[in-house]
Amino acid sequence: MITIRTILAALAALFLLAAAPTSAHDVKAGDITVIHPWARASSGMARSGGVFMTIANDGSRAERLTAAHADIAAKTMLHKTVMDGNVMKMMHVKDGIAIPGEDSVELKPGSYHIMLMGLKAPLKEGGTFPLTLTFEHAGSVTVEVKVMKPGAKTMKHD
Ligand SMILES: [Cu+2]
Repeated sequence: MITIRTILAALAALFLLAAAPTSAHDVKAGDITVIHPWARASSGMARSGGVFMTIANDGSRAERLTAAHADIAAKTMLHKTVMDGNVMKMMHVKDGIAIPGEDSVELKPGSYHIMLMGLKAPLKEGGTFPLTLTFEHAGSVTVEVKVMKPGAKTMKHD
């Protein structure tokens, strides 16, 4: 029997779904949630680009992003931007990116990022492309990366 109470409960559930901070753009794998993966549109002849996102670990066990792969690039690497005196440098992160238990790590311009090298096609604003992330415990998960405008500093989410 459908009562006012069940209708209200259904409406409340719908409202909670709509209000939840995650979106179709976020992907879960085990204790890991990948939030808003985004990249900058590539300009001109640029053959490389960075991918950014927040990786949250709901588990108590420390996780590690060990590898990434995108078909649109010849090579996909884990990088960190560091300052060497006054010079900004990108370093290859050989032992992966640690995500402590019950914590999150933001991959962002000027810090950790996933580097796409040898782009096979330009990254066009408004487009998306698949990126596969491999974690030490959670295994592999594929996310859809959203391409933002060139020079975007954060992902403005709609
Ligand atoms: Cu880089």
